[in-house]
Amino acid sequence: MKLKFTNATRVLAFCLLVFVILNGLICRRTESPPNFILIGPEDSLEDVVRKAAQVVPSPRQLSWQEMEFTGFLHFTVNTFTDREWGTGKEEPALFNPVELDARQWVKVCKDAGMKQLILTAKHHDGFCLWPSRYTEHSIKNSPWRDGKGDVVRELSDACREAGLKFGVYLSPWDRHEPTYGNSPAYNAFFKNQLRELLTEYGPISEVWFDGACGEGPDGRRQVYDWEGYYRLIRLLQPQTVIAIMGPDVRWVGTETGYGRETEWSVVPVFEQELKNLADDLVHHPFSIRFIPQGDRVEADLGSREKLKSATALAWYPSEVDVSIRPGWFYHSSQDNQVKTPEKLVDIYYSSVGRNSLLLLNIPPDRRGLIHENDSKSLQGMRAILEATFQTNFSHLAKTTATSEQRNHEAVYAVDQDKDTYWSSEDRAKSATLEFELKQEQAFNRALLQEYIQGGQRVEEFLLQAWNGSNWVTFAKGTTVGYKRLLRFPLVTAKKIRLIISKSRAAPTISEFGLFKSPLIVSE
Ligand code: FUL
Repeated sequence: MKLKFTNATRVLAFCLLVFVILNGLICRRTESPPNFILIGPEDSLEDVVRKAAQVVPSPRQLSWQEMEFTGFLHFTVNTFTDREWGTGKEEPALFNPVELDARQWVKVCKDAGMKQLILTAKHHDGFCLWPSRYTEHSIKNSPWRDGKGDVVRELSDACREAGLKFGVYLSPWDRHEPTYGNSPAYNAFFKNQLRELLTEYGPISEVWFDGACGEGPDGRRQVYDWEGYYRLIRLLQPQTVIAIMGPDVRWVGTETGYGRETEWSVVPVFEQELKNLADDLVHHPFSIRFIPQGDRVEADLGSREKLKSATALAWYPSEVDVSIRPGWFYHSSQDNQVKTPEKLVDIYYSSVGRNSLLLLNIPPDRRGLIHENDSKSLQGMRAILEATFQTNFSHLAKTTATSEQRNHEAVYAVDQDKDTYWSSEDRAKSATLEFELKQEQAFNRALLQEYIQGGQRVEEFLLQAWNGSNWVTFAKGTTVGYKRLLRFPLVTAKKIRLIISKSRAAPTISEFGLFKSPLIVSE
């Protein structure tokens, strides 16, 4: 039988075709690129390296990374018992910070340059800094504000008022809660606490899970329902970053404040960390299927050699947590052991300057205030950093590159806008950027940033200065990532070049800077 098409059916068919094409295009455009990629047995090393360069941060990971410097506040009954880990048997009556002023915490931390504060809403002792409905072990049974106070409320309000983000540390290990060790019952209790925090205090930008899993009563062992915790957080606040024992952000691996010289944000993920990935991939965000198993503490996490053995690769950036004092909690005996401004600056270069985020702990004291010594050190740190980074000598320098792409010309590396970037031509695996300053300058610090929305690519680079007859190397490094800061003795030059000698894909630079620190010693 011959089919007959009327004009009306032709128009209808045409409209349908246009709809299908447009729909396909729109869907493709709105799909965000993945923050993970699977590796198959057929992938060669070259394929794996190419894939690694295609992994990019999720939107929540990107805005987390852009904060750069954030604060941790360890505060609970330990502050009053002079301990680091409470037993869970402390009387709530101990907690009475009569001068507590969350606005003072926020002011001190904001003036230091922090963009977010994370509070220990519950540490291992189980005492809650908010009046949880699910336990009596909380501030509601303390004398503070006649049992009507709520530290989580006061701090989250103060953060919002000052434009800082607010996050919570909620210890899964709970030495007070009687259900701990009875896995299903405790998991339900823990989810109830998470639900309270995620529904009653406005946006929670980060949930910080420590992996500690101590023994429950009678030696019972608690099995945490990580997947259930992640699901609940994603359901209630999809923008929240789940850190450490979480799929969005990893612990750098030490509490010293010093990150790795070579820090890859793209790291291998192993089979046992992926729950039914293959059959569930389409329906569940990757981050729920990725359940990290333990800390990543090795020196080398993401080199080519390491990528080879992966089941998948994930964008899993590093967070450096360190305390301004020897302890995480306040102890008056440590009032004279507060890190100096110079030490804090050294930590800043070794964390923010090494492709990590700095989470600096400032423990409030028994009054409920940040101690004067801590705030003085923070002010000193801020002053040094401001004096260093106020003038970028390479801003709008005459810049040329061995190759560049349309709309990503070399000048975008020196425009002081990290959302624009220089990119070499597509196939390049090395490139050189040359900067000619307006006049000869003395500098001792350099800044490099990659456009990580396009992946982390640079593996090795050199910085050289023209001394009138030769190019002289004054600094070199491996990874760049979101931010790399370099310190070196004073260099005086007008012409400088950045040689990217090894890259996983066409290198990009979103910002390049040259600065002069007032500190002559290599702080
Ligand atoms: C650890 C805890 O045991 C410490 O007390 C502190 O809270 C630190 C940040 O995490 O795992």
